[in-house]
Amino acid sequence: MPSVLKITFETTFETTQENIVLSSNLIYEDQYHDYEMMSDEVDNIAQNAPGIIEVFSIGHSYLGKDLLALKITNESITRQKAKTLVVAHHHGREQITIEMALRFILYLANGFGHDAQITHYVNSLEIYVIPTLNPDALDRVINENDFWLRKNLHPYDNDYDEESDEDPIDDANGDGWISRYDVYDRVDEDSEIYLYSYYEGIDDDGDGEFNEDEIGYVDLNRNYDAGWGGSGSSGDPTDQTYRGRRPFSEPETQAMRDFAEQHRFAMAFSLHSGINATYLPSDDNGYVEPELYDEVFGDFADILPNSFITGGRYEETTESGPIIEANHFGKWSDWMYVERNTPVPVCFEIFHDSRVDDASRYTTILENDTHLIKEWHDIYGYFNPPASKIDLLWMIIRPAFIYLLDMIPQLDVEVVVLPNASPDLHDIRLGVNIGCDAPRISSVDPIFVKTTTGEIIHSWSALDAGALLHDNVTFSLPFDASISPFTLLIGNNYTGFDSIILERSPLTTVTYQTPSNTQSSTEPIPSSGVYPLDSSIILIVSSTGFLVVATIAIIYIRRR
Ligand SMILES: [Ca+2]
Ligand SMILES: [Ca+2]
Ligand SMILES: [Ca+2]
Ligand SMILES: [Ca+2]
Ligand SMILES: [Zn+2]
Repeated sequence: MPSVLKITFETTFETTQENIVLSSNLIYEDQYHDYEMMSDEVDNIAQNAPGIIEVFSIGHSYLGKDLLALKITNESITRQKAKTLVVAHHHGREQITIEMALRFILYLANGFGHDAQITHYVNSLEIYVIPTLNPDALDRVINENDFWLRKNLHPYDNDYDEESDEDPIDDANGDGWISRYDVYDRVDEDSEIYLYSYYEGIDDDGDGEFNEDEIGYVDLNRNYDAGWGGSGSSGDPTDQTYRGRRPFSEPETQAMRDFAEQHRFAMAFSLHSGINATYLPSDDNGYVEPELYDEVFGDFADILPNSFITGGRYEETTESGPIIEANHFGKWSDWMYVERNTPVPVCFEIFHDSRVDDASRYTTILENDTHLIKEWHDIYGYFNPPASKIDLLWMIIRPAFIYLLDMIPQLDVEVVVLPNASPDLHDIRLGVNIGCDAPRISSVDPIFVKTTTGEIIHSWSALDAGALLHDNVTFSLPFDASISPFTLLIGNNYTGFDSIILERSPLTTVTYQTPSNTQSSTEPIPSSGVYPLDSSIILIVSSTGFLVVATIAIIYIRRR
């Protein structure tokens, strides 16, 4: 009998030990990574997966750390592919998001060439992963036990004493945790009213105040330029949701912006923790894509544990409709939807341990006639599971990552060359079948036919998910058709482009009929002339001996 692991996150999962895919290829197993360990891990995975992982930097954190990104794709397939993105760790204390990003990378690297489904995704997609957007905060969280730290490490002088960040919260008693103290006004024996909270600390700078100049400045996930300043963010630099002095004031969000502006993503994840939920953009009228999001939420409900529904934002409805996160207020997902036209930018909240909210986790440290003070130090478990459960969490949420890959619209393109093109091939007539291979998301943009120099020579309107387009269309090719092969690109920046290569036949013999010979015969290619091959197909041979137009049988169409 396999031993059965039981773990309680927001709900109880039972799984067998055998089902757990251990992260055996990580250098640092079963532990949280700091920035250097994460970088080592990324380099190691990339080295062990030659030809599919490129590591690069999208910019720098405030303190100058490289914001590493990985491009995962089969590099030997060079066409422009459809793309997706997973960005982890906008918020310092949400370390588990980095661990999930690393395991996603490892899952793709290990599966490529071994698992047909993963190989397909790596062949057909460019998968971008940014393991941390807030590495400065990561190192303080993990090395200083500052498990409350959410924002970036841009210094700020909270108390105007001309020093910045000089009096942060501290683990004063050295027990490994920085506690929060909740102070209540005692109303009577059985009831009290919450007054305020303060944190464990010492007067680091001896100015008589405690914790008056904390470390942490801007909430990176309120700093994007879409609905920036809206309610849901704060203008107070000491608030946990401080939006910054202006949109994109921070180097971390600037880097994300500059990277995202180079790409189009139909769907992407930004990973967070502190709740189990999947958030999608909304405006004053509700969800910005109500029908699509309804389907997506339904899918998540099928592939994620029930705990992701409670407190999350799907299948939970009130009389006035689904519960939704209020509005645009400078979040990554707002900006990705509004400014980058990403139809499904998911704020994916992957972990919360509800046990830490339990009243029993609070210790009463003072109780008298007027006041009650309770200590709480479970902030770590609020956002992160024990290190020994990281692999288990990955197993639980992995289906959502596979779903992401599956959701990215790609095109199935079939093209045949039809008769009646002009002999010089300037005009070419193609029969085109294009399917939008996607369960939910349309092709977003129109489908274009363009040349390799970027000239658009034809377009069709965007294709719905699963839709099939058939068209016979004559193109006037904007180039010298005597050059062969020549390439047409079909698709858009969301779906990627299929290459259709029109190439003169390399055949040196051909089966044809001449008017005087009703029997088909295989002959050397004849000298110039026009020869009917059958009732609907002609073979034209120019004076230079090139076959210049015919059917698919003569002009090869090669998809790349
Ligand atoms: Ca100060
Ligand atoms: Ca402590
Ligand atoms: Ca001070
Ligand atoms: Ca002080
Ligand atoms: Zn977060």
